[in-house]
Amino acid sequence: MVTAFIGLGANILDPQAQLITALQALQNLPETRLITWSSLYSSRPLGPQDQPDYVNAVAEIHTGLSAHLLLEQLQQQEKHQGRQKLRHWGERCIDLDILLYGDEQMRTDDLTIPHPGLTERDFVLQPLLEIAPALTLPDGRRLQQIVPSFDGALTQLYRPVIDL
Ligand code: A4P
Ligand code: MG
Repeated sequence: MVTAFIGLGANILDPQAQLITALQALQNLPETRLITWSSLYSSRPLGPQDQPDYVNAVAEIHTGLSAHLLLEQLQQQEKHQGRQKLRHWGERCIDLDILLYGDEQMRTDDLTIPHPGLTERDFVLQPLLEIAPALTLPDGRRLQQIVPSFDGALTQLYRPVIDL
């Protein structure tokens, strides 16, 4: 089993409910267990400003899936929740990104791990720090030492109840 961290984001069609649905779905992926999850955070949009604020969270899973199979499962779940491709960095009802997959570092056509936004975005770093404050990145940097370049005025909302 590999420890992986998933970033969740949504800003349309009841974003809080979308994130809770997706967290529940992580627990139901094949060969996968949901270990823990952060609070939901409200955040100003990165990218086009003419879109609603986002709700973001991070989850820790243990999985027997390869990184590519995990990506495939996450994309299926996005589709299942009605995700449509609108515009780059634009509004979405669910976005599921692989932030970290063990200590793996990879760059292929469809998968970059660690996720390039991880160290740049406070809406990823803060929830990650909430659930894994002692985390060290594959390049040896400690999460606590990283200062994000994008500060989306985060507000911590609440930690949802998920049935395991
Ligand atoms: N892909 C590559 N690496 C990964 C990975 N580690 N995890 C590829 C997941 N996917 C990965 O994704 C496009 C492609 O990225 C996938 O087909 C996959 O093969 P997408 O989600 O369809 O992308 P997109 O919207 O066109 O672009 P991008 O760059 O993925 O968007 P982001 O970076 O996810 O940003 N503001 C706030 N406050 N909170 C947010 O959550 N999110 C976005 C979207 C913009 N602004 C935001 C937020
Ligand atoms: Mg994505």
